[in-house]
Amino acid sequence: MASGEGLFARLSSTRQPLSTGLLGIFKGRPALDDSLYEALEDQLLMADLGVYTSQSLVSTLRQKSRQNKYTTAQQLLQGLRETILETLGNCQQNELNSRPDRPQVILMVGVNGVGKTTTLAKMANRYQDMGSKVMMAACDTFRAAAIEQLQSWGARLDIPVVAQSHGADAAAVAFDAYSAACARKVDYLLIDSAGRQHTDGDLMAQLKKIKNVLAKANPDIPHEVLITVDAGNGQNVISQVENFQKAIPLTGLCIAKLDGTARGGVVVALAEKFRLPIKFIGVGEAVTDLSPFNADKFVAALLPDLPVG
Ligand SMILES: Nc1nc2c(ncn2[C@@H]2O[C@H](COP(=O)(O)OP(=O)(O)O)[C@@H](O)[C@H]2O)c(=O)[nH]1
Ligand SMILES: [Mg+2]
Repeated sequence: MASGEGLFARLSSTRQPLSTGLLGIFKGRPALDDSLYEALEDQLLMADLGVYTSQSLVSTLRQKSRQNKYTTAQQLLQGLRETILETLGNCQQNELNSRPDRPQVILMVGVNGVGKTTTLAKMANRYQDMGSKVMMAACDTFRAAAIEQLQSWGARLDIPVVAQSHGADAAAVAFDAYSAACARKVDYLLIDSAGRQHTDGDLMAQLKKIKNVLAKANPDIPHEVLITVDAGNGQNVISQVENFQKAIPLTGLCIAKLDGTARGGVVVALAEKFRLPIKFIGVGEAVTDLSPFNADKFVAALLPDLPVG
């Protein structure tokens, strides 16, 4: 699923209500007046762009409209697309493989159930398909099922998984995996982690420990700490990112489950708030349902051409 058309289809649950809403407000109001901007802000809020981002987009749009003397809904819509694109463009980045040192070590974090393990397996598959040697590490040792889940992905994708038993020290598993990845000259070591411990404090302490133990082996690793969020969680993802960011510096975002949610606008809110690179988006459960984030394609899928004046 790398094509723009695929993304367009998968984003339909977010796009359709937004398109219908926008059509409705433009139909009833031929003039670009205050009430139209207010109605526009409401539509953005409903697509889960959040209060702050919706307000700031609409206020930028009002300025642009004054400067460029927009007179038609079509111009306003184009202005909205451009404004969103400016926000998202800051977060588009090349993929991870620009650095020369091997293995590249990527730690995946995030709350339980958001799609961490699936996203990690999709990434592993992607890098393997591109010709790289890949390994995964099962550091969600809190749940036995989590270890088995990663092992079963490994078996399906023919990718080695370093694991210990349920309850093992996650940092020790990460350290072992790094040693094995070095010995086997692996290109990418992808480390899964737990989304739940007995308390949130325990979880954050464990992530810090993983990072510290890895840094003892090599101060440059992990090269990336990515947080996966579930787009269906809407505005809650903002506080999730904030909480993890306090414990461990994040280098990028993966936004899973953009298919089947009306809340895809949260991508814009995340971009505006954190300005972190959005590395990947997940648009389905299959291993190929992963795309590098492309701001142009995303905006085209979110705000299509509409039959407005
Ligand atoms: N529809 C859809 N489901 C996803 C996506 N990513 C993950 N999932 C599903 O979300 C559920 C939880 O995923 P998992 O990777 O186990 O989450 P984790 O607890 O964060 O590791 C699984 O049923 C996945 O198949 C996605 O992009 N789209
Ligand atoms: Mg998991």
